[in-house]
Amino acid sequence: MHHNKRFATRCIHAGQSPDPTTGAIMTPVYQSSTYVQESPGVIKEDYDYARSSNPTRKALEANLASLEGARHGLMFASGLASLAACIHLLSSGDHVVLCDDVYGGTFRQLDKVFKQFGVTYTRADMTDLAATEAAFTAKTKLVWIETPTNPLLKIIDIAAIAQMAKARGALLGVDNTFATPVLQNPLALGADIVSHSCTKYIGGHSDVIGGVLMVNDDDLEARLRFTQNAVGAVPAPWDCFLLLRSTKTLHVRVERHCQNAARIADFLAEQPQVERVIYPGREDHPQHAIAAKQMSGFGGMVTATLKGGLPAARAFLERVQVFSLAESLGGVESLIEHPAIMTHASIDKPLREALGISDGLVRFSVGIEDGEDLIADIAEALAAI
Ligand code: P1T
Repeated sequence: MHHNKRFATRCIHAGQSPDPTTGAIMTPVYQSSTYVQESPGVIKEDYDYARSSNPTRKALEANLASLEGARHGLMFASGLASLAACIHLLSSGDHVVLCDDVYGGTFRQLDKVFKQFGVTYTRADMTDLAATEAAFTAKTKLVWIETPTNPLLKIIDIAAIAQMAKARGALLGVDNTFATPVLQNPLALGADIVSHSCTKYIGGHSDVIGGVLMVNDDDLEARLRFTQNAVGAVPAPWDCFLLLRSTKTLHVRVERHCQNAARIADFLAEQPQVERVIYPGREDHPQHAIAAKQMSGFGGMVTATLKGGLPAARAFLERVQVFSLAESLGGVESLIEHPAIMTHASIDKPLREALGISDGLVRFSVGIEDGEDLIADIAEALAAI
């Protein structure tokens, strides 16, 4: 329903119609593990068992697919479960090209879990197209990217990588978590799969863990749907309800995240304690032009390197009060973290340092509080260094 409407309308209405039994405007939480059959195999729609299908989950899948401009959406229990479902498309001996700067848990899944099953990977700096091309092998079946990347906010040219993957017969998966469906729609740029950690902006209130995959191709949908059921990493109906509630405000929240983040990035750039600010919306960002081309806004994440390494970062992170020191991102409340010790600790130090995840690096997930309060908080904490 409402798939032909504009984005804000789809946030609120897509995938949802009044409950057929009562007319309830909100899709109910169908907290039921199974469905009664009239006769063996005679079921209503596709409802036989709730790992396979659940009406609350189905409404959410349709809602998210609509926001991403996709034909199909598939919910998973976490962002990492979504990734695993994509890797399950591969067989032993297959190869993945992975962008070099990704969430630590994404790297860990390929490096520690799927490597054991014979799926290999090569990391590449995908802001360098020649280096990316060189990472392909005859066995490459999947290219996996984040853009903006976590935590260095590099911007990867989705259309260019999509062309490259297609020419090599590989699928392109884009983790669109940082951009959200509000700011960037990778399927329209040639990607085959879009993935989100719904734990972040889609949920937006730091109270749910979830993941989603979105695809256009019917055959790909069927293979992922098989894995969703056969491997079984599905979300609970209550979590689907909360996410369905969250997407109603996604467009409004993301707009404010972007406004606050842009202000904070500009403020940080002027502070003497700050060595470098990374924000895709700033003209000094190395891939600003690509960001401007493929995104309609620059997001709520800001990364900065403080002068003085770990002692400076620690002093700063211990002092902030409106920002909370915590892993994760994308909630209405501002969070701040230290990638080297927290979210990216599963990457060995030499590799982290080579990437630029130094001990002075801090990552801001800018919330939707009053921007003045956020800037005052940062200014006070910087003064403690
Ligand atoms: O936590 P989970 O829902 O499983 O999502 C994993 C994940 C996937 N992709 C990206 C880009 C992510 O940032 C994450 C999770 N990231 C954090 C917890 C973090 O603080 O960076």
